[in-house]
Amino acid sequence: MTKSAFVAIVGRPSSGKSTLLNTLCGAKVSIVSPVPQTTRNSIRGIVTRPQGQLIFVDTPGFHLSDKKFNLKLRDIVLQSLSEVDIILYVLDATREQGKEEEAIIEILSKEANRIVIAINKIDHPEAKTLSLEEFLAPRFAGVQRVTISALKHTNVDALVDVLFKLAPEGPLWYPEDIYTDQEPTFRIAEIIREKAMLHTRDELPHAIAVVYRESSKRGDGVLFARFDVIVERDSQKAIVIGRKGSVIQRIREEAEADLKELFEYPIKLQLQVAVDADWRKNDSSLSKMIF
Ligand SMILES: Nc1nc2c(ncn2[C@@H]2O[C@H](COP(=O)(O)OP(=O)(O)OP(=O)(O)O)[C@@H](O)[C@H]2O)c(=O)[nH]1
Ligand SMILES: [Mg+2]
Repeated sequence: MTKSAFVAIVGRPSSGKSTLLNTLCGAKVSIVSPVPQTTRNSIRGIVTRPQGQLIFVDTPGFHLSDKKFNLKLRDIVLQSLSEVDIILYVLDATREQGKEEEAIIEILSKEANRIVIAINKIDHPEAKTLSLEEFLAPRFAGVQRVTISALKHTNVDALVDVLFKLAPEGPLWYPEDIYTDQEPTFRIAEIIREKAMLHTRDELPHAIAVVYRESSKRGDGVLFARFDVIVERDSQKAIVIGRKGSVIQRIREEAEADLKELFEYPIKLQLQVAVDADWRKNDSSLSKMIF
């Protein structure tokens, strides 16, 4: 009999949840950037091993803020917790624990029997692994902790073994060769957003959203796909386009290079930069981008 479990990956923004999911799955399933609040949806990645199957659900970073956008992201985290067998709580060993960590711990304190803790970024010279262990020990007595580097793949297999020990018996929910169930258009939009976030600074990465418009497959198998890169102001539009279109061109080229690795057919992107003022405060715009 195989084992199978749904596992929510939760933790503060930038703790390395999406990096961990990608390392687990061996491919870019969820986008990653140095900017907090990169992930905006719950994103599934599937790991199949001889023991069975773990279906990971990457979630947005848990962030304390009353803005509509952040509340929506927090709802996604809480919803995910209610839908899984196991909670994988990821902490960043390089950061001080603050109010946000305490708020997550308060939510998780009722879930001790289905939590596994991953202390991440132990490769980093500023990692304070021991003091984080001391912080966690009294708060999560009896909960298994694994120190990892999601980036360098350290101890990730040990973490998978711990999760399988906790997993109930169950069937393989997905075919063995499937590592994500995301719609191709969503996945492409996310990769474009990752590149756009990496090429902009300050507050701009947070103002960016990417929306699918249309696509068609040519006779020779090439997929032409059109997306809008949404920003909130005209001034931001000018930055994302760049001098003579240089920035948007780089975003497109880097996204196409990643897509080459991920899809079996060639993909050609057409990107247009559009302004949707305050999309983060607007219910109908938000619901197109976060679900
Ligand atoms: N040194 C080091 N950096 C890491 C590690 N894991 C993640 N990072 C870096 O931490 C930053 C944030 O990583 P993400 O995977 O996007 O973090 P996240 O928790 O998904 O962030 P949100 O989606 O914003 O909540 C990126 O710059 C990663 O390269 C690690 O094990 N070691
Ligand atoms: Mg993420």
